[in-house]
Amino acid sequence: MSDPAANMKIDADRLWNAIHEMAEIGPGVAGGNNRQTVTDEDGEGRKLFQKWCEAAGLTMGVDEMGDMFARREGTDPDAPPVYVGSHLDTQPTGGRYDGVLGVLAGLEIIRTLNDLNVRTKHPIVVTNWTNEEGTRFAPAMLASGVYAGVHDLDWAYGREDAEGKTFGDELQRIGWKGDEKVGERRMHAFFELHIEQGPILEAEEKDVGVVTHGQGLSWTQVTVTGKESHTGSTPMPMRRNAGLGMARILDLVDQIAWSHKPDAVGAAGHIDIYPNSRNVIPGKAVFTVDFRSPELEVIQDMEQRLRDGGQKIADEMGLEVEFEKVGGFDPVKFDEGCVTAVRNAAQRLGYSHREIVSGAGHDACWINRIAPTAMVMCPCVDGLSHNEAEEISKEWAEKGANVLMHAVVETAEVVG
Ligand code: HGY
Ligand code: MN
Ligand code: MN
Repeated sequence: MSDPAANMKIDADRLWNAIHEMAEIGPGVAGGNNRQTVTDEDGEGRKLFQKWCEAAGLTMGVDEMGDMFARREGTDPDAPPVYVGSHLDTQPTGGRYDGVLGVLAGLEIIRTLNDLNVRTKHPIVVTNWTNEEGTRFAPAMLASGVYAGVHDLDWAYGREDAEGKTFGDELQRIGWKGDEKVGERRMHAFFELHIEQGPILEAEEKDVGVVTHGQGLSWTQVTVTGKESHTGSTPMPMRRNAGLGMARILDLVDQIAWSHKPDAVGAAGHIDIYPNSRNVIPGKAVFTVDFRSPELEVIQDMEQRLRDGGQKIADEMGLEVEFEKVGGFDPVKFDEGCVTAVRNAAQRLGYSHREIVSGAGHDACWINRIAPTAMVMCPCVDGLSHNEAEEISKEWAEKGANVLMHAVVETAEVVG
C-alpha cells in the first residue's frame, strides 16, 4: 500500500460515538436494542445513517429490498466498487454492536479517507443489508440472499411475520422500498466487520479474527399437532399432547447435535404453543430447529435424523408432525485474495490475530457467491451476543475497523 495510506488509522472515538448514537434508536429494555427489520425504528435508523453518509459526501442508492448503498467516488468511475458493510436491524433483545459495528465502521473508513484526502481508483460503497436477522421475517440474510440470486424477490416480499404482515408491505410502509433492481450492481469485492458472537478471540486474547470460512446453517420449522383438551379432566392415556411431543423432539435435537461434537450445534429459539392456556392441553406446537456445522454432510445428517426421529416420536404419541425447510445455506469458504488482504492488514498493523470460522451467519455468506468476499471479526465480552448485555471494547472496535480499512483500501487501490 502506498505511503499516504500505509499508516492510516480510524478515529476510534468518532466510531464509538456513532455506534452509541445509533443505539438510541429502537432501545431495548436492558441497555441493548430492539430495532427489528422494517419497523418504524428501523426506518429511523436508516434515516440517521443516510444523514451521516450524505454529510460525508456519499451518494445514496436504495434497491427494491431496501438495501442501502452509499457511494464514494473513485478516480476511475467505471471501476467496479469495493463494498463494505453489514446490517442495522437487530434481534428483539439484541445488542448494540451486532451488524451496526460493520455498517458504521464502513462509514468511519470514508470519514477517515476524507480527513486524509486519500483517493482510491475503485469507488467504495458502504452498505446496509435489509433483514439480516431473519427474526421477524424468516429467513435470516433475506435481502443479501435476494441480491445473490438465492431467493426470488416476490417470495421475499411475501414473507409474513407473526401478525400476518408481509415483508413487502412493511418495507413500503416505512418508505424504504427503493427503485434499484436488486443484484444489478457489480462488485469488485465485499468486506464485512462483525463481532465474533462467540468466545474464542477473547479467550485466546486475540484482537482480530481473520475469517476463512462460515459454518452452514439449517432452519427446519416443525409443526406438531395433537388435540386440545382439559388439563384436569382428560385421563392421561387419552391425551394427545403436542407440547410434550415438542419437548421430546427438542431433546432429540440436543442429542443429534451432541452426537456430532465438538463442532455441530442445535437448538430451537422460536417456539409457539397453542392455545397457550394454563388449563388446556396444547393442541399445536410450532418451532424452528436451528442446526449448524462447518460440514455440509453433518448438516444433512442432522436434518434427516430430525425428520426420522421426530416422525417416530409423533407416531408413538398419536400426534401429527410436519417439517418445512425455512432457511439455510451451505458452509462457506471466503475468497483467498480477500482473506489475504485481511490477514496482511492485521500483520501490518501489528495486531494479534488468528484464523477463525464464523459460527453465525452473515450477509457476507451470501455475497461470497457473487463477488470476492471476506470478513474481519473482533472479540465480544464472554462471547455473548443476541443478548442486550452484548459488549465489546472501544479498542476491539478500533482494531477491527483499522484492519477493515486497510483491507478495503488496499483492494480499492490508493491513487497518489
Ligand atoms: O442467525 C445468524 O447466524 C445471524 O446472527 N442472523
Ligand atoms: Mn449480525
Ligand atoms: Mn445477529
